[in-house]
Amino acid sequence: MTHNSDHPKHSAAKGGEWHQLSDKTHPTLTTQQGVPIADDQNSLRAGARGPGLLEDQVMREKIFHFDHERIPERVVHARGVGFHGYFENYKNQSELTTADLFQRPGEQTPVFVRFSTVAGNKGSADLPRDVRGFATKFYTQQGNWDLVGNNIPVFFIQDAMKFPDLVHAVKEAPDRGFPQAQSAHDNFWDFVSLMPESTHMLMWAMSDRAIPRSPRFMEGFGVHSFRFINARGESRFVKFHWKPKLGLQSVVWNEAVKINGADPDFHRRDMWEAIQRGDYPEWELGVQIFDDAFADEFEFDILDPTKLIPEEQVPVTPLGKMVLNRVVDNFFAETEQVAFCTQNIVPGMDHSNDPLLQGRNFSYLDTQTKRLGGPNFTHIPINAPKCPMHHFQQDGHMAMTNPRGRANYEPNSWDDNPGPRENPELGFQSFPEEISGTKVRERSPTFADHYSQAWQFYISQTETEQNHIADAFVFELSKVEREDIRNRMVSHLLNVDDTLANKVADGLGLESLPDAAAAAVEPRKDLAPSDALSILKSGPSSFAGRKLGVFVSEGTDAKIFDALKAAVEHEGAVLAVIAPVIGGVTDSSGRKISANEKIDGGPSVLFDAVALLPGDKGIQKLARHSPVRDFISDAFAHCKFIGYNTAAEPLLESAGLAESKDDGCIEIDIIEDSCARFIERCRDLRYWPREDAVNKV
Ligand code: HDE
Repeated sequence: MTHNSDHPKHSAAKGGEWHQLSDKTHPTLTTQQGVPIADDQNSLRAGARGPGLLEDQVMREKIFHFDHERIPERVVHARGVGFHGYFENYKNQSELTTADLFQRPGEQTPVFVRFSTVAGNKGSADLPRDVRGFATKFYTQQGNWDLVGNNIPVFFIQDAMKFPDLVHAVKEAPDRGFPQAQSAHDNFWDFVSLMPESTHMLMWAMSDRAIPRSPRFMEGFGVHSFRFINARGESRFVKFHWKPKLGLQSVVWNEAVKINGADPDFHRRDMWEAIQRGDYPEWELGVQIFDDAFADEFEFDILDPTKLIPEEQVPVTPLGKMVLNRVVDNFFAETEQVAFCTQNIVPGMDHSNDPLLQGRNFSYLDTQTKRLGGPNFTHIPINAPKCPMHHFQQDGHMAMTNPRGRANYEPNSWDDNPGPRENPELGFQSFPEEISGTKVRERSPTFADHYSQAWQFYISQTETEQNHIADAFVFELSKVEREDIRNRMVSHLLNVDDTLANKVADGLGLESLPDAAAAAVEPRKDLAPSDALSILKSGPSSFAGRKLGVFVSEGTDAKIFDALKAAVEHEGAVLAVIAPVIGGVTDSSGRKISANEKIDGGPSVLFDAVALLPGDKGIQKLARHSPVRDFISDAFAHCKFIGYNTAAEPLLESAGLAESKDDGCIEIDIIEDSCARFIERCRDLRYWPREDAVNKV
């Protein structure tokens, strides 16, 4: 929004209140009925100081509508943010699938993507330790396809039957209404420690995957096996993968905790700003393709959503790329009202018998009906297909697109407006899988190995990542009041990896190790590590898209500042200026540098790396200012690269770093090209060798 002046045009009325009047650029305000409104500041009263009149249709309409502004938030994934973009298909995939969006090279299909956390309510913060939703609606020419995935390729449970229990356990306890948006509490760990099948997912949830730096830097997964079907009716299984172009990146836990306070909207703001500055987030969509023969010989059941297929075993075949390039016009209309349904698939694909997917196919349609108030939520523009639609469904709450003419059924014999007919060639065909079985309520024994892939995940991580996993278990379980629950969890970890279990037991101060939990199937120790499971092995090769926080003060060296800015821009990164006051500072050349943040509103946790470029003026006073000290000591503790000039020495000293500067602290004012070299170092994102020194107790 732009403002004409500090005091927009208005006229003052009798009570001194300001009235803004319509003119050529401001249309006349009306009621929902289109009736022009003369005065939007005052309700109708019997005398200026008298009682209000019930007759006041203008005020009643306004208040009535306001009273009804809220709709039920999503029962899970309530907090989310959505963006528009397109999917661009690479090449003809007709050998694999008839799905229309994968037929023509270069063709773009519009998409809407909503990223979310799972456990927190709509107003919760963006960085709890949590799984992230990654839901994509493809508006294809043969109907909408919803790929409703997560940023973790496996799930906590194997059967949809347990979903309400899982969600009840992780969300706030029913008696006290807390803790919100976190899993570090008794109910969650009580439940999962009684569910051996959750162990693999817990390893992911305790890894840094659950605290991503931004949705821009996370992967997405369809989780279940799905089917692709080609024109000959042949089917192969696929697992969907989204890979971010900018590489994977997460924050560290202590940072996440602080970000939640400093900027609870950290993720949505990051996405919004990136798209607004034209730095469009991009992912590649790929599939692991495998047939029944592979499914039969693979070590685990491909229908089990607590298992993945390592990419080294079945590589990901790229299908196309997705670019998010447009923010919403209205959050409620689009992000809140978008309704993803796993049953929305298009011709050329089909579901698998994964019992979680089968349950989801009921749940999503059902929940939208409640949340959006009736069966016509598909008429809301964000949910409506962008291809032609013809059917005989009609009426219901808020119906917008009823059929025309007399025929609202088929078969019919009307000549005039007879309506649509079925089309066996184009139409959706289920894969004719042969099915026979006894009606039972039982878990397949092929789902019974709950620990082997948890171990495989663990051994695939770098040492830094393994430490983070152990620390996360210790942190979360230390919030659990009941000792038996803590012990029970360690008894599962003993089936995963001894070192991990011991580290966690030590961290919890357990007096003795419990016995390992009884395992239904002996855990395997013959699986190969998979690099693709590690974030640090899948990081970026550039600092592009990342944010450098530069602290400046009165008298900042203009030349270094300009050189650093040029190096940041050359890398495709963003520079944010942090200053003692929001009005900015005057640099050594007498030029004004305006600030993006005042120091206490722009702590270093909001940036990927920091540079300290203060001037000499008032440096001793700045060194005593606690937000400045926190800025530096947090950046150091979170293993960030820190660039500094000579003038910054008193600040480093006051933050306790005079003696402990390491190779991650880089002086940037004496050597030529030092700014460019500093940014090159920042490509590693963190200086992990420091971590042991700052974290050991
Ligand atoms: Fe969901 N899930 N889910 N889920 N899920 C919902 O649908 C459900 C599961 C996922 O941004 C709900 O519209 C069941 C796995 C995402 O709007 C609900 C089961 C995966 C989103 C629902 C699962 C997901 C949801 C709540 C166990 C990853 C947010 C509101 C069988 C593959 C979509 C809504 C958005 C949302 C049910 C498990 C992903 C209640 C019953 C596994 C990304 O229908």
